[in-house]
Amino acid sequence: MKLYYKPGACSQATHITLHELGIDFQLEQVNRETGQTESGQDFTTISPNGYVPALALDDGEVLTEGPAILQFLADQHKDSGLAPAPGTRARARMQSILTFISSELHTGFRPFFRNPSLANEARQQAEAELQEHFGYIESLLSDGRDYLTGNEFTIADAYGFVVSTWSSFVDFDLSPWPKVRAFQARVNSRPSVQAALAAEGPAA
Ligand SMILES: N[C@@H](CCC(=O)N[C@@H](CS)C(=O)NCC(=O)O)C(=O)O
Repeated sequence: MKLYYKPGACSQATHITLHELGIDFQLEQVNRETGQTESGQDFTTISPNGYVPALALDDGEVLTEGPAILQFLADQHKDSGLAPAPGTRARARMQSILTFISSELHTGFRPFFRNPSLANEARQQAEAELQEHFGYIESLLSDGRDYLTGNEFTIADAYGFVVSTWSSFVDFDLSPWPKVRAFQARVNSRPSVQAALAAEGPAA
C-alpha cells in the first residue's frame, strides 16, 4: 500500500499507525503548492478532494478521510490493540474522540492555516475556540490516563498527537494544558512517531 502525505499534515497520523503496525508501505509526498505527487501525478486524479491522507491499497482502491483510514488499518490488524473491537462501547468512546479531533480540533486550526497573518479579533476568536478544544482534551486526561482513551495507545492518540503539534506552527501556547503537553511528549517518544517524523522531515 502507498500513503500520500504532506510533511506534518494530518496524514502523519496514518504514517505513525503504519509504523505501529510494522507493515510494509510506500510513501509518496504531495506538493502543497503544485498539487503534484512526487512522481508527477495530479493528486486530484488520486484523491478528488485534493487533500491528504490518501491510502492506495494493493488492489488499486484509494481510501480517503483520515479517521476512516485509521479505523480500517486498526481493524485489519485486530491484535494490534490500536482500536477496540467494532460494535463495543469502548469503540464508540474512541470514535467519539476521533470525531472530536476531526470535526472540532482539526478544523479549529483552519483559520490559522488559511490566513497565516490572522490577527486581532479574528485571531482571538480562533484562539478562543482552540482553548476550548484543548481544555476538553485536558479534561479527558485529568483522571491520570496516559492516552486519550485509557492507558493503551490507539489510533485516536496518533491523530490527537499530530493535530496538537500544529500549535507550534501557529504560535499557540499549550502551557495552560500541562496534561496535553505531557501527552504530546509521551506520544512523541514512541518509535513509530520518531520514524514518521524522520521520514517526513520538517513540515512543508
Ligand atoms: N476531512 C479530511 C481533511 C484532510 C485535511 O484537512 N488535509 C489537509 C492536511 S491536514 C490538506 O491536505 N490540506 C490541503 C493542503 O494542505 O494543501 C480528513 O480528515 O482526512
